[in-house]
Amino acid sequence: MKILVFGAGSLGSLLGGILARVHEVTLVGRPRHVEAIEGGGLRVSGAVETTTRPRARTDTPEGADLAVVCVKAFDTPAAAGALADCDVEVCLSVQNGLGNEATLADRVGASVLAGSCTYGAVLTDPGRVECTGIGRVTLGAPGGGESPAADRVGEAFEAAGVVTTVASDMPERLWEKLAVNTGINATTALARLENGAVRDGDGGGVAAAAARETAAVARAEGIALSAATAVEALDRVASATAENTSSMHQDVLGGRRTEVDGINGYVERRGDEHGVETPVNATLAGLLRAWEAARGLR
Ligand code: KPL
Repeated sequence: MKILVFGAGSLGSLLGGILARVHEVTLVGRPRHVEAIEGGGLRVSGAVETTTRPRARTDTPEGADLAVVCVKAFDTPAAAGALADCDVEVCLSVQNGLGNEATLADRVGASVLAGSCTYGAVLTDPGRVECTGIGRVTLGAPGGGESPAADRVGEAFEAAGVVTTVASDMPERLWEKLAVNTGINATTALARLENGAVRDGDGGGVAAAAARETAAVARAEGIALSAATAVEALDRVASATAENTSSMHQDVLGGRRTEVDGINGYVERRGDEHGVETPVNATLAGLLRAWEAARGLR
């Protein structure tokens, strides 16, 4: 399959490197990373060990069978604009936050699929990515139900060795993942701790409260997500990724803008619309926005 990975950050590079074992992959990323990949290939180390030679470029190619979008949530409108002129059959969002698929579907002339990923990835150097934990890619139709396009993409991912589930209940799964991210990402980014810190203690209390609020907003949206299920998912992911640095914590350490608007800020906004109170998410979002504003990142 001809696969375009749009957004060769840590996760995009990890998925692109693994997919390039059996597919014709092109990564779109930043100049230094692109140069390194063109020069010496893409080295994946850690829980997955492989070196592949995907193509790499800084601009969007003319077409592909599948575009895998891995950019940060705040860059989704720009990705949709770039992919609007690209001849793509299927477009899969593997991003944090909700609403990315709708933004892509507005501009990209392709079947859009929703995805989520629990692999851990850290970009260590240009041309090098470390897999800090084998997880799973879950993908399917954004509105739920069966999807032949999702089946095809699932088979292509599995063929390359990416652990993949094709799901017919993506709306529920995306809200559950959002609950996990509202709890782990903001708490670990603000406390500068690894994911395991939210399994118990004060970190666990803050994270569980954020996840419970997210579940309340999900229910207001008609999604059957109980507070208990949200907190169980949070505990499961925090335990499975205990040693990992969450993506938001990595962003804060790197002095980069975070995905707060698409995660805790999203829950805060949707909660306001439904009259559901979200004080913990609002506080976490406010602190992260203040940090970003003080550094001129927003
Ligand atoms: O999705 C993640 C992230 O870091 O963005 C989790 C699941 C929290 C893993 O670190």
